Amino acid sequence: MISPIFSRHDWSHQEIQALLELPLVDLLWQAQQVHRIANPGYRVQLASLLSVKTGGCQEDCAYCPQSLHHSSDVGGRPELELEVESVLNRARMARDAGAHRFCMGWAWREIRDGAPFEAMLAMVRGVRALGLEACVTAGMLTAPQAMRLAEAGLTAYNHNLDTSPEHYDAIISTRTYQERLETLERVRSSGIQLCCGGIIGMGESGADRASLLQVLAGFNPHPESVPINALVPVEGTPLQELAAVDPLDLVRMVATARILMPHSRVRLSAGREQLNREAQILCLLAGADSIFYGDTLLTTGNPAVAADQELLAAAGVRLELVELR
Ligand code: SAM
Ligand code: DTB
Ligand code: SF4
Repeated sequence: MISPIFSRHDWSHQEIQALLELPLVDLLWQAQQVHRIANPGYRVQLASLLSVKTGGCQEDCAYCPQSLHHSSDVGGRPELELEVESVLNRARMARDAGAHRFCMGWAWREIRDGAPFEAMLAMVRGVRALGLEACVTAGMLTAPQAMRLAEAGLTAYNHNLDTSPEHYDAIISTRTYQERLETLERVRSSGIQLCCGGIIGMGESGADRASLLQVLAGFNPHPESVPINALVPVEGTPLQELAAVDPLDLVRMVATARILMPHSRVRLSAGREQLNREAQILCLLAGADSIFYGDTLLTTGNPAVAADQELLAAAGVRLELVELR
């Protein structure tokens, strides 16, 4: 069915900032209306995450515990880079626990050709064969690599803009905003869906949040998936001392993303452990229609599966279900 909600790509900074600053009840009312009209039969997608290659990353992203540049220690995990069967076992377990999408992360600056990339392709094929959506996040990639991932059946590639163009240099020094945009363009050209979002709570201003959303909403078509993360401050990273974001700021960010990108899946991502049950339900009401599901994200914690099942039941939401063939 064609939805009567029209997607715009020309939102002005002022319009977006005005949405972010609306009285909360009015913002939620607008977001709810857009969400329910654009997405009839509203269902929440559970996505499970697995870190296939953990730590030792050459990039210097101030928030990230996996950067070589920080003293944060994320080692000590068995390396799964070439372990296709182990990864697929984890995907099967995630599916059996109720996940609809399986996301795999590599702490790489960029994908390189060779055995680990061939294993990544086999993992993607295997995850798809289980009936799950497959998402990969592994840094920058070339056009031929994007084509090979598309041929393997990859549903989506995650590559975040993380913050506004203006605040970016305060957070990441080893890769430019333009390089991120170029990676996103290559993903899009290969026909793979875009998963692209950002993080709040990294010392950015309200204007920065509006600016990030403006870049995201400017994509035509909009990214199919928009993760909204709250910073998880990890000891040993330069952002370790930052105060936790106000949960209502996360609600505002989700609601505004929903209004700007009506048909995208807006994912309530990192930082849920800092939210109580009611704040998470407010995020769902604001238009979030996916959460990460499973006891860990990549290296940090996530609410326990049992707690999430209780949360989803309390909220009364319906879930996306895997069709078993
Ligand atoms: N290396 C790849 C890349 O950067 O594209 C993939 C992995 S990276 C960990 C994926 C995303 O996780 C980052 O872009 C960032 O948005 C998010 N992330 C990482 N550390 C985080 C933290 N401490 N709090 C919130 N989000 C975080
Ligand atoms: C995204 O935007 N959030 C997820 C997923 N994409 C890959 C990752 C969050 C990572 C949080 C920090 C960690 O667990 O290492
Ligand atoms: Fe590396 Fe990705 Fe972490 Fe940046 S966010 S340090 S690219 S793993």
